[in-house]
Amino acid sequence: MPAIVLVGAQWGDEGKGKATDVLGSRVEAVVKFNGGNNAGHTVVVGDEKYALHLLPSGILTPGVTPVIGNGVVIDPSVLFEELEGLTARGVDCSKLIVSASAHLIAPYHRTVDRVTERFLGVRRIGTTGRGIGPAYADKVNRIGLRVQDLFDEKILAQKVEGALETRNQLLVKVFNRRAITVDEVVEELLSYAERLRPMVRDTGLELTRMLDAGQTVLFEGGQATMLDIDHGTYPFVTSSNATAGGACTGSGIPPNRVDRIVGVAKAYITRVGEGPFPTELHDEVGEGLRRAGGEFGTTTGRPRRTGWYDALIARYASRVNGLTDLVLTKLDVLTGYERIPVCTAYEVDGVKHTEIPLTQTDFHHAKPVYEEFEGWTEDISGAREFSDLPPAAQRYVLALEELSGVRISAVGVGPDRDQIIVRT
Ligand code: 2SA
Ligand code: GDP
Ligand code: MG
Repeated sequence: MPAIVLVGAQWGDEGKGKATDVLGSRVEAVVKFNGGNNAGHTVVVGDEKYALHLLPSGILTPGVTPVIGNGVVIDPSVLFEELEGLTARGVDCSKLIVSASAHLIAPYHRTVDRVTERFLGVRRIGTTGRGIGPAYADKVNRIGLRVQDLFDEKILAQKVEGALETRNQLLVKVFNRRAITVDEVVEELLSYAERLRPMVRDTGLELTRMLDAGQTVLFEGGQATMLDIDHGTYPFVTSSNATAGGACTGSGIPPNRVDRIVGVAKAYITRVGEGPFPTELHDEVGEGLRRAGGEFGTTTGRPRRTGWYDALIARYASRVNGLTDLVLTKLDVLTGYERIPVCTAYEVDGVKHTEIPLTQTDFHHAKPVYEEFEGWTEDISGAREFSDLPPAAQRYVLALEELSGVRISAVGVGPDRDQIIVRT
């Protein structure tokens, strides 16, 4: 099974980090192909809990080569902070390789991200404030900085100067901030150059060689389908392609090398940040899900919005990504509910929809139509076989499989590495 792509099938935080970690023992490399340190992946190994942001979750598995692909935006200060933190905890990070073509998040990207959000007020996106959007905007505007620019001081200074021309106008004239100087940015970025140099590679070439040699490579998506810049709830999205296609453009391997595409979805659904969310629960039931699921941002600590499983989103994610498998996580969080509603259709201005509506306006007005399933009260955290689950929990999983249109090949019953049921 040489190339496996793993993506979020909802609005993020589905447990991709844990799923990657579980698959880690069977792969030679784990590639991050989109996003940056906006991501937050929590992996629990026994008594140890790791929160990964910029580094691929596979870094926790000894022997795996972690790869940061060209589609990622790298804040070098965060990269080294994360590497130092993991190294101090005994994690071997020496195999990490980084694409020469990945873009850099400069200090002014972070500033612009934060002041723009403040300026937008009620119209804000609810970003993580890590500079992700402004860095990708510069990439598309062709005024971005790339990892390879760190090794040519003259080019770096020229590029920073070009980027600051427009950024400073915005900061000074619109946001009433001080102008950022070329020298301060160049000096900070150059301070990382020599430490980064030994990791920098043509990662597309290295990955192709690994695949040619029959090795197994896992492409780990950050954020999720509904946060994808093209296929998500635009403009309430992140600024990269979090869907399976992004694994190719963001790493340099072609689509025909991909063998399996695994989606990860919670047995309910959450969202952090602004934007439409048809099954959102605004009452104490939603609060209960947040408490039971520990639904707080891994990066920012923000409370996540919670709601019931949305089968339209699952079907959409299955179609857009071409999912071959679904990993259903956090089934244990639903223990104790008498009835569990699942959204099987939307109603928009009196019209029934069984697919995601054509326009964002309709999506904003979508009211969920629910089908209810019987709950269970037994503790399922120790279940390791599908048959260990109470019959009602089995029926719930099988119903989601049917409604989502994709095989559920694993079920998460707790945060720990081994709290998973793999269905053969
Ligand atoms: P950005 O910062 O430009 O990518 O924000 C744009 C939108 O994307 C959402 N987003 C996320 N949603 C869920 N999880 C994310 N990672 C962290 C986590 C988030 C956190 O694992 O919990 O700690 O708050 C993530 N990253 C970006 C974001 O909320 C905006 O809606
Ligand atoms: P990611 O961004 O998709 O990697 O997900 P996060 O790490 O941000 O959030 C998922 C959270 O759920 C983490 O705290 C995980 O430890 C936890 N988790 C993952 N799978 C399960 C599961 O099956 N059950 C429970 N209770 N927690 C889980
Ligand atoms: Mg997360």
